[in-house]
Amino acid sequence: MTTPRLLILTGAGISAESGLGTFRDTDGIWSKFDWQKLASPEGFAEDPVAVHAFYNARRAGLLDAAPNAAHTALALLEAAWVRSGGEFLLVTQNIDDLHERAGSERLIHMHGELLRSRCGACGDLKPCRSDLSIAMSCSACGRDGRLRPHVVWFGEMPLGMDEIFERLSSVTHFAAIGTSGSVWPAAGFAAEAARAGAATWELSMEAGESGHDFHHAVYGPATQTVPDWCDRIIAQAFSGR
Ligand code: BV8
Repeated sequence: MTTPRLLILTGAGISAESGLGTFRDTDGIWSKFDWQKLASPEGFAEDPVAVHAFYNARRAGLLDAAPNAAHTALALLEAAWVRSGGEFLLVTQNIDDLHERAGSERLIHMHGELLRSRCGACGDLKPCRSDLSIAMSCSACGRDGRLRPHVVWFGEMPLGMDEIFERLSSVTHFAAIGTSGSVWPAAGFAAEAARAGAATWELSMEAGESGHDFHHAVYGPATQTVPDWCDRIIAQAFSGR
């Protein structure tokens, strides 16, 4: 009997009902801000003050946000799935900490974390819940002006890729929740899971751009669709055990 192995990929849509912006919806973040100037190493090199202001504002907004019913449902699903003897991994493209605050543990932030800083000189990572600026120095190496958000920008290597692709090679169930499937390599995960023989689900407001034809799709707000989907998927995966 194959061990049920579930990998879930989340995007900005799962945090939308917590009040955090999505990127490509109407009025999305990239409709107001230029990602090339604010979410790329070139943009940071050119104008670090503007980039720090962009992330400082999002960090402050995150501290006022709370996990929603979809985040909580995924944390409960993880506990039940593992308790039933299955393997579980949650990969998020989001840089917020709402999955952790909802109780998720088996979690990879493939695009980094807004509440951590990184030294561009020595790589030191520190918790960060207040503003970063070019006037600050690294407490590990002492270098000035090298602190940045611990966030993966366009053109930079996402985090945890080895583990993610290793897990995708043997996954039995895959779901993409609240993502437009427009950013690579995350957009390729569903097809990778299907190649491994997994059943794939898309839960969003509408079909994404990844080009993968998901086996199943549930459209609607995540706080309404995710809790019900979690109940159904665990009953299905462990029925007859
Ligand atoms: C890289 C962090 C080299 C910062 C972000 C092919 C292969 C590899 C790379 C590329 C490739 N083609 C192009 C590239 C380059 C590029 C890329 O993909 N460009 C795109 C735009 C074409 N990729 C990269 O640069 C990546 N790095 O390639 O390195 C490499 C790669 C692999 C192997 C070796 C080397 C790095 C990308 C990471 C960039 N950083 N963010 C920050 O957050 O500020 S990207 C940004 O987009 C966020 O991380 C975000 O999470 C992510 C994806 O967006 P979504 O989460 O999907 O959000 P979006 O708004 O698009 O969609 C929201 C969805 O939610 C919608 O579907 C909507 O319907 C739904 N929704 C809305 N409300 C709700 C809802 N659903 C449910 N309920 C609701 N209430």
